[in-house]
Amino acid sequence: DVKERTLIAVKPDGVHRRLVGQIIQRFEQRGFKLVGLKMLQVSEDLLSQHYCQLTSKPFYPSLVDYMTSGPVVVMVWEGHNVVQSSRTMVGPTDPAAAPAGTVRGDFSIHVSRNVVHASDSLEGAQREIQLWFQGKDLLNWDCCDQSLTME
Ligand code: YYY
Ligand code: MG
Repeated sequence: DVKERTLIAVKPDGVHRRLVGQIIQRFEQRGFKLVGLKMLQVSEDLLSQHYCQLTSKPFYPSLVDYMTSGPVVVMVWEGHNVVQSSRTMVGPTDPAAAPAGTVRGDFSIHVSRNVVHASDSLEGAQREIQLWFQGKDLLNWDCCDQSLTME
C-alpha cells in the first residue's frame, strides 16, 4: 500500500545529540514521504499511552525519565511497506545487536538510549499516529517524484 504510514520519533538523546537531520535524511533518501512533523515535550500521560504494553516492566520508570528528559521530534512517514522498512532501517531495540547501517547501529550503544522510535506493526502505527497527531496536522500531498519511486 503506497499510502501506508508509520510513526518515527527522535528521542531526547537524539535531539540533544543533533541527530534529527541525519535521521530525517535517511527516510527522505530511501524515498518515503513526510506527511507530519512536530517537536514537543512529552507528558507522562502521553508516554504511558504510547508505551501501554510496557508500563509494568521493570525498566518503565527509567524509560519515563529518559523520554521526558527533553524534547522529541515526532514524524509520520508514508510509502510502500514503510512500517517494516523503517523497522529495518532503525534496527533492533538493543543497539548492541543492531547492524552498522541502521540508525541504532550507527548512533547508539545501549538499549536505554537507543535514539529513535519506530512503530512495530500496521496496527501499532495506526494507534500511535492517532495518539500523537490530529488528523488535520497530517498532509495528503503528491510528492513530485512519486511516480519514479513507486508504481
Ligand atoms: O519498539 P522498540 O523501541 O524497538 O522496543 P520496545 O520493546 O517497544 O521497547 C520500547 C523502548 O523501551 C525501547 O526502545 C527502549 C526501552 N527498553 C529499555 O529501556 N530496556 C529494555 N530492556 C527494553 C526496552
Ligand atoms: Mg516498540
